[in-house]
Amino acid sequence: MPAKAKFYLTTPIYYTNGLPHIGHTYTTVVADVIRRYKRMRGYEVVMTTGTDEHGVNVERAAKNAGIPESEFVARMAETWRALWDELGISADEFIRTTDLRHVRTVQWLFKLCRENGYVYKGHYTGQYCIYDNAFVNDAKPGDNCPDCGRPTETLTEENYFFKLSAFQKPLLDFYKKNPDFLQPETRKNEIVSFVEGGLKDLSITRTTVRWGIPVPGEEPHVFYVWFDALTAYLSAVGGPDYEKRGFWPADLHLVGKDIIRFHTVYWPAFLMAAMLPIPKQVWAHGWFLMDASKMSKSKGNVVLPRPIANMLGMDALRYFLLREVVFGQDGNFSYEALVTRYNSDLANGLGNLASRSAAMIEKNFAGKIPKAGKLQPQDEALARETQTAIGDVVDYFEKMNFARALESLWAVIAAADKYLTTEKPWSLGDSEADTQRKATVLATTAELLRIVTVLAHPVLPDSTSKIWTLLGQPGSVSAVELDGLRWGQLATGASLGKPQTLFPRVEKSEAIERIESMANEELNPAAPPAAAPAAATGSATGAAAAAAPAQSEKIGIEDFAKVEMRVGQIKTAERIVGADKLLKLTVDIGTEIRQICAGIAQFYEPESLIGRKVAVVTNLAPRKLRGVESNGMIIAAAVGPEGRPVLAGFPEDVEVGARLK
Ligand code: ME8
Repeated sequence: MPAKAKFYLTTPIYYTNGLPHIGHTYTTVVADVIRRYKRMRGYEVVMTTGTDEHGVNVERAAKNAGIPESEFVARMAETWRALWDELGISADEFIRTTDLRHVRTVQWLFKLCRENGYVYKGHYTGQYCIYDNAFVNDAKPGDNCPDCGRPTETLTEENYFFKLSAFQKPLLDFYKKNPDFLQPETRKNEIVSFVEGGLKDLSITRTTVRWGIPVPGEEPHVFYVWFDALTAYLSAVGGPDYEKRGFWPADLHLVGKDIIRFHTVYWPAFLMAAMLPIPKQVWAHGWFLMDASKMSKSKGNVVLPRPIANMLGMDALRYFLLREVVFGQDGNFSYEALVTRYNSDLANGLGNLASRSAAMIEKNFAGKIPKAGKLQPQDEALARETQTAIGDVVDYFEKMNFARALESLWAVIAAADKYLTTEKPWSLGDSEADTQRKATVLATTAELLRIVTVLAHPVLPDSTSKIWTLLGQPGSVSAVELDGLRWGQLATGASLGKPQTLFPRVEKSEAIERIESMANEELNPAAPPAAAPAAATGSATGAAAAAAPAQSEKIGIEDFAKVEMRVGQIKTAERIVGADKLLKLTVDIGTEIRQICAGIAQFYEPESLIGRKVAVVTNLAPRKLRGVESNGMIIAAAVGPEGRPVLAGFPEDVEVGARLK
């Protein structure tokens, strides 16, 4: 057998000073989809993800956590790895920048660049953004970082420099010779103009940072984060021995648009300097935004993957991420849109087609896939449409146009629904002609479903495996070769597998509340347990009883002092459309008017609350409830077995803003 062609793709290696959110999940899911797709096209695939563990931010985070850096990053790397496992994303390599194999590769790459004359020692003074781990070109003292908007710091230090300036022409020539290197096309101009504008040499070591890979014999120099981080792609597939494994150069680096320059300017230049092969393609996708801004914990607008996967299944999240936004562009994330798509495309679309087809085969053909009889033009038309979709979908996958690939597939599902509605197999009788016709219609539908299942597998690995079993098809769906997929290969006579629950319909507002409630618990692990409904609905009303720690878990006064509670006065109160339990309040807390959502709508009329004085936790991180920002929490007692919220109040008149002690 000829050796399989190899395909190597990577996600960015993620910073360990934060936790994975939907943005990181997006890149990693896309990588997982491509990995599965390429395997079905016969490639031997390696996909790498990992963690970027050095730098000042980690030093600080570890200090705050009161543990050594090595322990801090080990815990964080485990968190990231465990999340990908839990979400069914199976990277072949998980590279950590603290791995010995990586340390050796970085030192080796530096040695090659130095031997080839592209490294020299110098001094650098500049404005440095410690959040992005980068000097900010052309910034003056006092300037904020243009990327993240936070203050820069002035830094002078002895550095090793990389002669990036020597690579202006080689890079421009490289882009010209390799027009597909940077995708999508729309991003190319910005990079070409950046390089045409002239390249400054780049400092690639630090003496001010302790937590990094040492430059051998040159301590206290440690490597600059990007020289360190980018090299991880090579470390993961053999480092200095990359030729043995045969996966370098990478076929595809998937990145977000925030880090294009590092991947398309610095990285190829480092590799050129070391005379190593350059990756074939960098694909930069857009951002998932929440309310038109980038997610961040301080803004309280991060979306977490786990609660969505728990509520709707990981396949639903994967489908949404790929279907909702054209790969490459920015898109808005909304729970509304997620659940709407889940119900329409998955529950009513694919799930319904699979279960009703199986039920009809069960009822009419004793659970065995029938053989089609004489075909009528409408059967042939559906077959042709499905056959055409095979080519289209593969073509769209190749172009990374996942949204169009899924759109084409779902058009086929819609055609099948229409076909069943017009052919009405359920209204046919038991005569021989009718039985023949039923067999043809159901075999045609089953064949269509088989093909859709195969093509959707990279995106919906779990549910398509279930449908494959349901259809009683041999082997596993992941082993089907896409290049050999044709209409007419259905294994007829096969017995259906057990009925499977695929995508149970959900009630939209309830599903969103449950997702948000789980997300709030994950973001604020110290929040009250979910015993009282007020807290369980994810509302910002803390039921005081539920918040009480267990008898044995006493806290010190210093812990209590961390919670800032003040007297607030409710100014306005209104219901939130689609959220039965929540009220949106504005509350005067003395120093400002806050918007707070409270899970009390079933027990308090909005008008009755105006002017009422309440106890408010004022230093909780803001969060979103049903898409509405909630900045604080109103204290209530949880009364009775169902935990009815009763607002805490003050029998004497108290000043608005007074602190509760
Ligand atoms: O930049 N929408 O790590 P990082 C879409 N360690 N994608 C998003 C996103 C969003 N809102 N937020 C993050 C680093 N991403 C470096 C990389 S690589 C050698 C070193 C994704 O943890 C997107 O892929 O900040 C982005 O490029 C990446 O996460 C940044 O991850």
